[in-house]
Amino acid sequence: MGGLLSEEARRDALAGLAGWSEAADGKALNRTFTFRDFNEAFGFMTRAALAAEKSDHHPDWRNVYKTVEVSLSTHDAGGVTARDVALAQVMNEIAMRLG
Ligand code: HBI
Repeated sequence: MGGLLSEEARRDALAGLAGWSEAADGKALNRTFTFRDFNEAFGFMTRAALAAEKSDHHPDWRNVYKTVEVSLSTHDAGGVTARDVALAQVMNEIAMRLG
């Protein structure tokens, strides 16, 4: 898949990604998901991990009890690419289904 997204392309992508914002340096997409409890948060992570592995594109994330802080960037490219937008969308869909 292609290279780094322009500032404009990132803005357009974020307009369709509920809950996501961009890091101050524009090099990552961030969202904190909040679930009902730890079990649901970990269920989200399990499903997202399988999707990430299938597409060979992996999140940076941190779980604290019922929250999961996610930061998406394409390490090989040094910033945000279409692969991050795609994974953000998949994570939103997984969270929606659990909610
Ligand atoms: N995940 N977020 C992210 N960024 C990468 O660059 C990346 C990855 N998962 C796997 C991966 N790269 C590998 O394909 C390469 O490092 C070989």
